[in-house]
Amino acid sequence: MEKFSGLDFYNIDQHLSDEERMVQDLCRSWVEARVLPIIEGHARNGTFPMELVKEIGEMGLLGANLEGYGCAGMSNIAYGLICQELERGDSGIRSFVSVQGSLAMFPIWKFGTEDQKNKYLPKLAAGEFIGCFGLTEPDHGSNPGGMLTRAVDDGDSYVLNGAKMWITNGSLADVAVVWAKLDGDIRGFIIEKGDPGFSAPEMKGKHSLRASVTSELVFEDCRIPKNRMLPEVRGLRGPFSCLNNARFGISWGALGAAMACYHSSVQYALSRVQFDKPIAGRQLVQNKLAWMLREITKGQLLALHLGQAKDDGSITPPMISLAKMNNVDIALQIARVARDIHGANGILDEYPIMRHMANLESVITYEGTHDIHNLILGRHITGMQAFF
Ligand code: TGC
Ligand code: FAD
Repeated sequence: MEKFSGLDFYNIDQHLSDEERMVQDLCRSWVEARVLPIIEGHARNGTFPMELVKEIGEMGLLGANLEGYGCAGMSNIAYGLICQELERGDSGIRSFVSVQGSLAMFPIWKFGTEDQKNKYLPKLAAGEFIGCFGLTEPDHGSNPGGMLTRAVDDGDSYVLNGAKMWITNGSLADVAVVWAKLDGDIRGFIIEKGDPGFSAPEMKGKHSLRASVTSELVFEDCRIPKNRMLPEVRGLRGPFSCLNNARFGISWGALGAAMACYHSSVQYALSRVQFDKPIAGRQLVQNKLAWMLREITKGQLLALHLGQAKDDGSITPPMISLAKMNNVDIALQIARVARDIHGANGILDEYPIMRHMANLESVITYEGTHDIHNLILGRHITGMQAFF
């Protein structure tokens, strides 16, 4: 297949800074050289490519939009572009970077003590430590406010009991940012690998995000020192502030998966001959390709404007919901249409289509399901919440 050289029908590049263009090019070539040759094998075997972690750290992609403590301090648009390029490789690689930067590093950076920041952030930024984020529980997914995990004050320690589920990077993580109720208030705690009473068994049997590790986090009288609580936040505002960042990254990332499916579809349609003519010359096929380009371009404009709003501070959570919901939804639809254009070949792992399609089935559910984002928008429009 012809090498991917970017998709920029509306010349969005002209709005990027030199640094943003540079990081996009860097990630694009890195994905081409380091991710694409190995990712199908990892997806087939259900393994995460650990060998890439240090390189990702060295490129400054972990906590890229955070300042200080070894982080690269890039713009939010640069962070979005990183997510887009990585997810063109695989949603699992983007997930790794989202979770590490937006969900493990961000809460420590925003709500942690100086000691906590100095201890964890430089190592997380360098890829020497892996982080995860434990919010979801077996019986509390869309409604994390109902969580059952509890922390109890016990002398110079907190003791945690409960379980988290569906945690990206869980079994790999050196550091887990975990949300639990202390005296009825949701608080953030930093759990380290090896803490007594803590285990992180990997979840198996996934048909989606196979090149990403997903785990349970189990706390059985897990005792941690008191200086591991994040002091500066209480309530759901804590985890939701982290989700704002991760959802922002996903709204860019999903476009990368969509671009991979579009690129493969154009190449395939040009080379596949039926009834003595490339299928690319048929109106019905062109209609599908034109629709893909249209939706990707609209998604890019949404993502770019959202990035500008995040950089100038005017972004709001409902704006993020609209972009996450729209861009993941169109990416999933594009993957399905791409599968159709590839005919039977579309189901083979010689093409990236089914891998992206299966991955996007997780992406449309995690970080708030499609309908939860609909309801967030509904509440914004009407002032009436329809969750319960
Ligand atoms: P609600 O009453 O709306 O809010 C409770 C408190 O939180 C504040 N808040 C926010 N703060 C910052 N950013 C936001 N986006 C916020 N949204 C709400 C709010 O102001 C309030 O603060 P306060 O001080 O007044 O108490 O809470 P609710 O319980 O009614 O929530 C409603 C709902 C459904 C929107 C929320 O629960 C929700 O978003 N559910 C979806 C759960 C979710 O997204 N889970 C994601 C888990 S992590 C994950 O999936 C990682 S996958 C990573 C990967 O591999 O890439
Ligand atoms: P449910 O909440 O049970 O939803 C099931 C269905 O009911 C959905 O269609 C939903 O839209 C609908 N629904 C729910 N409530 C309402 C309502 N009020 N009105 C109308 N419809 C409703 N979580 C973490 O904390 N950390 C992670 O790192 C993480 N990584 C993940 C990785 C993967 C691969 C996956 C699949 C999930 C991950 N998650 C993680 C969990 C993810 O955030 C949850 O799966 C998600 O929030 C949805 O929760 P649920 O699966 O329990 O679905």
